Amino acid sequence: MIKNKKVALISGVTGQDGSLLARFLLKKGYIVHGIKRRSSSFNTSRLDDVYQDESIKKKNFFLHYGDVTDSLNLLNLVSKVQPDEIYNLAAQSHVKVSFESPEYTANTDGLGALRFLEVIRSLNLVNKTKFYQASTSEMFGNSAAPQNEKTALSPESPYGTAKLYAYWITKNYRKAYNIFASNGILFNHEGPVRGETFVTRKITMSVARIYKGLDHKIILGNLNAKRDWGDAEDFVRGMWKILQHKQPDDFVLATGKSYTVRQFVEAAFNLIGIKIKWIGKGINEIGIDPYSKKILVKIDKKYFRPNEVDFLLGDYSKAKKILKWAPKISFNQMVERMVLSDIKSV
Ligand code: NAP
Ligand code: G4F
Repeated sequence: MIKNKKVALISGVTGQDGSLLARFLLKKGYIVHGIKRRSSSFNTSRLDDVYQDESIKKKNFFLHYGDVTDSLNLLNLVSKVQPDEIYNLAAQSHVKVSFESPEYTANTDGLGALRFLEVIRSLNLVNKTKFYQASTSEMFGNSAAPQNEKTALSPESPYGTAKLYAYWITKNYRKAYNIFASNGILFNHEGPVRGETFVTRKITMSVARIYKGLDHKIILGNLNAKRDWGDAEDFVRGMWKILQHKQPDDFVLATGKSYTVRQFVEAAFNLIGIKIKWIGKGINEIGIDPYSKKILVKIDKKYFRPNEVDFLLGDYSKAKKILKWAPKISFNQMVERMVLSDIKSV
């Protein structure tokens, strides 16, 4: 007997996590529907190879235009697709940008989750459709590390505050309407398809360009912020595990190790044989190549944020115990994967 395939709907499918999750679910035998925004330029580069694979495209992978700020669009899509699982990954996900576009960020990142939950409720899909909300370690703000599911939430940005609303509305709907709605509280996760304006990818792309002689230096902001950086492929596996658990719940996914932006820079340059030496302080600090004496890193205050989250370090013991989830890819392996991929592509 042929088993019915599970159907997943992913918002934010064109992003880093959405594209990796789509691949992961297709490998697991799902039928995957993704929501992509209309854009004046192509925005499916992370998925083009999957989409152009005729054997997959015809049967298992479908893209639909849509936007999580558009309730009717979500209602129509969910009604048509009848998903077993919805992964709400769509977001204006850049923390610094959220200070410049706070209302749009609130609408997308906060109310987007509410719109999906209301659609599940109003279409009577409560017993069919599970809901995953992409919550974030940004919600912890500067609460003491290590942070876990019991740590106080105290966001420092419009992004973190919008995500806090989505986190709570997911919990509210779980309790009030018995919807299988879970939060993954994910610490930073990166990889070769990470957006180019996040600090890790910005660094690995610049290192690759410097290595190839196409650039001279990187200009960064706060070098002292600490992040718990994992590899995105480990984290999408965790998202799926959260929805396969027998009951809805909230889980931190992290690596349990934290590094400064400065250490990320050092690790990336190390891979091209440069041991960065730091000279000076604050805004005047520079990173040089001790052999050539060339300045490779400079600071510009335009990359600082009105509020900063100084120290994120996740305690993922709940996910480890209950979901049997643990990251497999180390910090150094992840940096290497990113630098090598960028060297190849530049
Ligand atoms: P990303 O690369 O920035 O992708 C965001 C996705 O959301 C893109 O597909 C984007 O479309 C889409 N999007 C933005 N606004 C939308 C709207 N109004 N309607 C529909 N789609 C919209 O982010 P990511 O790193 O993959 O992260 C995925 C999710 O996890 C996000 O919700 C993020 O906030 C959250 N998160 C990420 C991390 C992390 O470290 N990566 C950690 C914790 C939580 P375009 O391609 O057209 O821009
Ligand atoms: O790479 P970032 O922009 O990531 P941030 O702010 O930690 O947010 C990411 O992780 C969150 C999970 O904790 C996600 F929810 C969110 O969607 C996003 O994926 O910045 C990391 C750190 C910050 O402290 C920032 O101030 O790097 C510092 N930084 C220093 N120079 C810089 C730069 N950040 C960016 N983007 N660009 C710089 O030039």
